[in-house]
Order: sequence, then C-alpha cells, then structure tokens
Amino acid sequence: MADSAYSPPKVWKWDTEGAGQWASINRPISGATHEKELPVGKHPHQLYSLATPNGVKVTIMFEELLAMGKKDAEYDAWLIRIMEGDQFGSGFVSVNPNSKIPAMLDVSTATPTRVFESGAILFYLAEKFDAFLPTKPSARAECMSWLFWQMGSAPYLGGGFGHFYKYAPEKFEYPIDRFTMEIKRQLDVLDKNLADRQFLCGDDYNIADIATYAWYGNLVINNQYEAEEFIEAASYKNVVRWATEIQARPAVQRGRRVNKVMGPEELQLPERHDASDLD
Ligand SMILES: N[C@@H](CCC(=O)N[C@@H](CS)C(=O)NCC(=O)O)C(=O)O
Repeated sequence: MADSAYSPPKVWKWDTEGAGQWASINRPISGATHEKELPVGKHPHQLYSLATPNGVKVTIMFEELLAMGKKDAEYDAWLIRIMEGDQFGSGFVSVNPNSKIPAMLDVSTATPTRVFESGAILFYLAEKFDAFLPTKPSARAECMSWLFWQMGSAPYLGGGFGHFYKYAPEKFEYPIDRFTMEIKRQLDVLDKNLADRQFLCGDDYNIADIATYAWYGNLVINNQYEAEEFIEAASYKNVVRWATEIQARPAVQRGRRVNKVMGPEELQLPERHDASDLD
C-alpha cells in the first residue's frame, strides 16, 4: 500500500529545509560545526550526555556502581542538548566522532581515555570495576550476546518504530507496519527468554539488563512513544515483570534523573556533579 507516489531522483540531494522536529540536527556529513571546548569537572569520569534511553544506561550504571560502594566510580554528568546541536561542538566530536550521546572521558588514566557507544561505555565500566559482568567465559558470552543484541536491535525501536509512530511529520502506514512487526518480534524474543529467567542471563542482574531495560523496559512500563495500547505492551508479561523489578532499584531511580530536562520538574537534574545533587 503506497503512502505516496515518491520516486527517488538519480542522485539524492540534502533538503536543508526538511520537515519534522529532527530536521534541524540531521545531516548527511559528520564532524564539528563549531568550536566548543567541553567542561571538565573534579571526578575521574566525565560524562557528556542526555537522559534518553542510551543516555540513562550509563547514568544507571554509575549509580549502581556507587550504590555497591565503588567510590572511584564518581562522575560529573554534563548536559548535551542534542536538539540544539551540542553534539557537533569540536570538543564533543573529539570524544565521539559519531556526534551522539552518551560519550565519556576517563580522566583517571595516564592520558584521558575516550569511550563512545553506550554498550562500550557499560563494558568499559564493568571491566574497570569488576561488576555487573560475569567472569566465567560461558556466562560472559551470554551477557555479551544480550548486550550486543540490544545494541543491534534498539535502532529498529528508536530510529524505526519510535520515529515513524511518534515523531515523523505524518503517519505513514508502510514504515509503521514494518517496524511494529519487528519490535513486537523483539519483545517476543525477550518475553520468551524471561519466561524462566529472573534476568536476561539468569539469576544475576548485569550490563545487558541495564542496556535493555533502558529501551524495552521503558517501552512497556513507561509508555515510551505513547504506544502501550498499540503494541499491546501488557501482553509481554515477563518483560513487564522484569522491567518493573529493575525500575524499582534505587540506583535505577537515581540514574534515570541525571541529565534529564523533560518531564516533571522535581525529577529533572540537568547536570550531576555530586551524589547529593540527587538527594
Ligand atoms: N549506538 C549509539 C546510539 C547513540 C544515539 O543514537 N544517541 C542519540 C540520542 S539517544 C543522539 O545523540 N542523537 C543526536 C543526533 O543524532 O544528532 C549508542 O548506543 O551510544
């Protein structure tokens, strides 16, 4: 069923006037658009982010590490306003050449270590602090399999389903159908896996749960994209049970608020530089 009679020209041209709320930041080229240094605070880890699902994975991880007593996991969380193009500043691009949040600098290493891609940041911190990552090879393989599953699957949810169901300037049946089919299949994969497991990899909560909760948990229990009814979120009972349990963790509650600039004002915290900022 065609939504329009569009036929692509021989060579694609960038429509700088493009429609939709992402048009102002979407570009077909990479690199910095302006000079801007990044601020650096007093803690070992400098996080440049925003409380989107990819962003909260990392702030939840930091709060979990701090909650288990890893004092060296202290961090400064600086706000990157992606709708205003902060991700194209020269300082940000030097930490993440891909211009996406989250990006992190570990300034406690001999020379600062940059890490970008939320999955890579979770893995870096898990290895550094020996936490939320199984050590036995087979258990670690299961954890990395689910972590990579999440990293590969979520773009269908955010960039595909979320974009066309919620953000696109018009509702088009073809992409909404295609991506709804795919994310319902993904939810079914998770639901079946969680039927006889408390967490994604078994009895222990790890970085795969943190990453996956931020996307699929948010979708089914927090009505992300206002799609709860459309996708019959409640029917994925095991995913709902698992996400509800994770969301009840105090560190998850704290991490969700860091770099948050939307929603109820009392839950917002644009920047975090001290544990007491969240108290
Ligand atoms: N695969 C990346 C995706 C990061 C990503 O897409 N970040 C979005 C926000 S959730 C962003 O920064 N968008 C800004 C832009 O596209 O210019 C990760 O997991 O870190």
